[in-house]
Amino acid sequence: MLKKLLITGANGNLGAVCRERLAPIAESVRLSARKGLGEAAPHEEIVYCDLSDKDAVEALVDGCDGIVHMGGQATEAKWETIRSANIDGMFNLYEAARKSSVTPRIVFASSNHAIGYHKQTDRLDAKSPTRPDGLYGVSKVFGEAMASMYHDKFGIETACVRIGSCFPEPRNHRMLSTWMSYDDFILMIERIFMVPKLGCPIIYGASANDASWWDNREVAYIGWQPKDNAEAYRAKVDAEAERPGLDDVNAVYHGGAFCADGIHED
Ligand code: 15L
Repeated sequence: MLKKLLITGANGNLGAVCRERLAPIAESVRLSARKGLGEAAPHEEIVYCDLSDKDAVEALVDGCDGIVHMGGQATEAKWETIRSANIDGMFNLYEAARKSSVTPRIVFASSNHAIGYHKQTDRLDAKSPTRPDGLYGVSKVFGEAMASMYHDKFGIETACVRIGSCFPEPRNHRMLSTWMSYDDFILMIERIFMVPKLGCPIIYGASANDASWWDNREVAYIGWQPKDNAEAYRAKVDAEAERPGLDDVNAVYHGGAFCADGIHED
């Protein structure tokens, strides 16, 4: 069991799922975000923090033996926004981990947008080259590189999870391949903290979807066996979502609509 688990971005979609469901794996939980965390439960501590504030991040991380790093910018945005949250923020997090009184194990919420420009006809594994589909995707590739360097140089272990589409249900045809259920997401995090030696693996964050494009064989040692399958929702998706045309980015690239987004300017 962890002594103190830090969940960054705890007010976000998945951060809130972590807040609700990861309490059993730690004696206490420190939650951070820039705002909106409500009241702390008895096992919780709330620390408001901007990830671009180096000193604040050092104080935030100190003493935590586990970190689920969900914080940062979670979609395409202006470079300035991405840079402060996902570039400076990652550097600050890893420097804080290096200096901390306890070396933490980290789960980094990377994204499928680190490989988003691969074609849906291609199957990927942990060794496939990155192919970001925007500045957000570039920042996730940077985060993975940061994790890798701090592992090689300082032994800090990180699971870089290229999260697909983690929602209660798949919402469109692309998500029949990229969907990860909340149950599978939580099971994965539990295994990441349980496995005796983690290293610094790349994990594709998706359920056991029949239509998957991603192969997690390299991380079988973690012992994560996702239980859900987006196929169970195919009939519902067919009925409710418009099927993209053959040339539509949502039917061509792993990253879907992110590939059609331009550079965000003022
Ligand atoms: C992401 O990285 C986003 O944070 C999330 O909102 C989804 O859009 C997801 O990717 C996806 O590709 O479905």
